[in-house]
Amino acid sequence: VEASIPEPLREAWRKHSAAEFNTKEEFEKDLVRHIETTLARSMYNCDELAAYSGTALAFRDRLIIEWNKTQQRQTFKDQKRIYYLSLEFLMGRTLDNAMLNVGLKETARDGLSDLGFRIEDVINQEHDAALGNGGLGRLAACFLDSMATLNYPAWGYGLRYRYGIFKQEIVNGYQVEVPDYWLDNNPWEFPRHEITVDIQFYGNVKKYQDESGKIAHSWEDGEIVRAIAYDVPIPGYGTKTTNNLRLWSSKASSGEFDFQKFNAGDYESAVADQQRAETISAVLYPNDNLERGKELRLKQQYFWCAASLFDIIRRFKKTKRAWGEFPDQVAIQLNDTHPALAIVELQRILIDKEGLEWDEAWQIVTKTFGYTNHTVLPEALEKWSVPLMQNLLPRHLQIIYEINLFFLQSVEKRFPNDREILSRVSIIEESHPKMVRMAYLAIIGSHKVNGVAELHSDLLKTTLFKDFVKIYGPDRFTNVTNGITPRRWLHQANPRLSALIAEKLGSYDFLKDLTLLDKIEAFVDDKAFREEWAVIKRENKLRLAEHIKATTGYDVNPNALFDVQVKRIHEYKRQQLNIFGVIHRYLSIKAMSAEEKKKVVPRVSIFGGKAAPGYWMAKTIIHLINKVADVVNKDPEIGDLLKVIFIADYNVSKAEIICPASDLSEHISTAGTEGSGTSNMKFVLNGGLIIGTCDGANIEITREIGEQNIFLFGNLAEDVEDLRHKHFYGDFKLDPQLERVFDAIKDNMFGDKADFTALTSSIEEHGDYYLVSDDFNSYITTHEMVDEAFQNQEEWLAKSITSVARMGFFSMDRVTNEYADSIWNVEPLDVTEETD
Ligand code: GPQ
Repeated sequence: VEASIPEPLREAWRKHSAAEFNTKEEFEKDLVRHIETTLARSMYNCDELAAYSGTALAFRDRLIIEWNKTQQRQTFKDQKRIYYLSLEFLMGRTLDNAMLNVGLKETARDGLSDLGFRIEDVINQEHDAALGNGGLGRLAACFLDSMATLNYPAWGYGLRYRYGIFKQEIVNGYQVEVPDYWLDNNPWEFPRHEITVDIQFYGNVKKYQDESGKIAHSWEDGEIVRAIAYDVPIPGYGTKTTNNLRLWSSKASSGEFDFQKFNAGDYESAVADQQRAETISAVLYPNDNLERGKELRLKQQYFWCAASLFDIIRRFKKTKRAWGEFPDQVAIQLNDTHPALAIVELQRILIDKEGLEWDEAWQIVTKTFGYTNHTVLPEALEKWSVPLMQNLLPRHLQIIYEINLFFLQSVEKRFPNDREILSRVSIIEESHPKMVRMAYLAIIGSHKVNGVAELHSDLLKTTLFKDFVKIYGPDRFTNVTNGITPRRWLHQANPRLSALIAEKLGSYDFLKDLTLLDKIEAFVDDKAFREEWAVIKRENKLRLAEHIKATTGYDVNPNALFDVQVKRIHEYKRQQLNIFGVIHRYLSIKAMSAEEKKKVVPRVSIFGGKAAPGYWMAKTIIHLINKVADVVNKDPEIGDLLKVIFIADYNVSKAEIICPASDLSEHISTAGTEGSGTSNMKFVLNGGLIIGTCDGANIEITREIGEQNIFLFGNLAEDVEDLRHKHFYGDFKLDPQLERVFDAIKDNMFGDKADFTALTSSIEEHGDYYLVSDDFNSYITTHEMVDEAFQNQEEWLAKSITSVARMGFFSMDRVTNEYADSIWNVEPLDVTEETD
């Protein structure tokens, strides 16, 4: 049956086509209808959660209508589309963002108020969609916002995890992980039970001769798991474009493969099969910058790549174009190597299913893919064991060997006298067991490879991927420095600052062109403007102080310098350096006379972040922070001069409260280890200053805002290798100030010293890999400069305003346009033009 309604009958459809609310009256009508019918509640029985659900459903209706129109328009125009493949999408909350993007937040505020609710309370009912770990997942979410805002036809593809990143609780100073039941009560997804793909695993490969006598391969037997699509509408800001995020959920298939295995009447094993299938999309792996090579993770990767590619190809085939046009219609971006199997899967489909010749297929594949690398840390680079892959994906392993063979042959031809290079660049590492190097596969299968900040991209070219630069030339490698969406990270998180800027610039246009911020530099000496700027920062600090009081019970002084480090806990990000610095400060204050204490700038050191459940050292750092907080916060000699706070369960919605409230934030990774960092941008955009190392995007932030507006310290990336080498050969002397800190820990000042030996000994005895001791003196000296600068509030304010004015470069819109021009070759599409 043709799904499209014939023209003579369409009049009735057009007449009754769903209408969008635009006025307060219409919004209230939709809201009440949803509460009374969809939710089966009433005015006698409507709490804030029901008001949230009703509001979300009213806005969802609106998004769905625009989403439908956008998809129709994009299909009709048939331009090249972007497909962003990411195992993580750290979306956070949706309602506030949806209201702001469609421009109806004030309408909703008034409507909710008429019906007895405060919009902020309603917004706060929403659970974060936390399908990600940290920066990589949040970058994917910022991409979606920008691609829609800039009217690019783009889809995100990911997994619909039943459990997103765990919820963190702090019990007796230790991290405890609790499951995240985010799907209960989530109105933003739209199940598409009719859109399914059956995905094969295991089995074996049969060789046969096709009709023309050519040798062909078929992948047979094994098991089948069904992928079901769930769609999430992604509205752009100030545009009708509403793109789609498609998340796959796994379910047992009722296909023939399963029936063979089912014993008639064996209900128990049928249910067990069901559960095993559902396990694939059950949980997000909670590691950041670490890959552990677990079979279930590989299953997740293939399941998601295969379902997404099937979907993309299904769409392409509807246009009846020739295969050679595929790269003109489809750009697939690989968010790290997690989706690198998509390269192999596309090659497999083209040669095994569509009958293309190898070379023709491979041309199409490499023109289609782009690969973004996010780290140089060796423990984060994915490698899959060959036996594991042989078992799970036998045909894919064959194709990987074939790709590798052709690649190595071409390398050998070009470098006939260099035997070594072949083993260095081989996709297969000759270890026991052999391993598939996914980054190499991603480079070989893509036409562009990019890093995420200048230093990072340079390091890729000069170290990790050096051989590939030699082989392919420098043009395959490029840099696109990360950015953030100003809609969420300025307008939504800091509405008053956004309003103040809009008032001065005469419009909110800067939210679409962030470089317009430079116009506020003209007001840096405007007294009234400066005062308002300061008032807003203070209010944001008060809001955070309230959150701290409510969640930790501690009172913090809003006049103190708020010093924040929030991000995943990792040794390379060096939260240990920060907490050692705090202990140093504590000891120094305790040694002061009453007179000296009067000169101390009061501080609140605020930490937040999750540790991977299996990362012992990271958990030890959290424990130390909480123990130091216990001691310092209760010490009557200290009072308001120093407070230490650990905010539990750091996530996107908490970041929206924290970023606008910082005076200073810390981005203090060992030089050369942080790909880019993106919270550094969020803090500066909200008027906070930063202390940081010459690492990742800190370097470009410095270039943009000026070095007088940032506190840089520490060794440079180019010196790291030498220092590590020296330590390794025993040339190591613990910094004397750090020694004093360690002595305090060893005196059991923060509880049993044995709890922290792993931390101190990694520095004193095991080579100080992250150079905490080497950078300690520079770090505390720079913090003294921060104190001094903070005492001159007028100058501090000028730095804050100037920095914000110069942050235009870090808009995700700039990033998206750079990818569109230099990697994807796609154009925006106006979805408001008539379709027929
Ligand atoms: N990043 Cl490899 C993650 O958040 N998780 C990861 O597994 C890897 C990288 C981050 C990286 O550490 C940051 O420096 C970047 O700013 C971020 O990706 C986005 O590019």
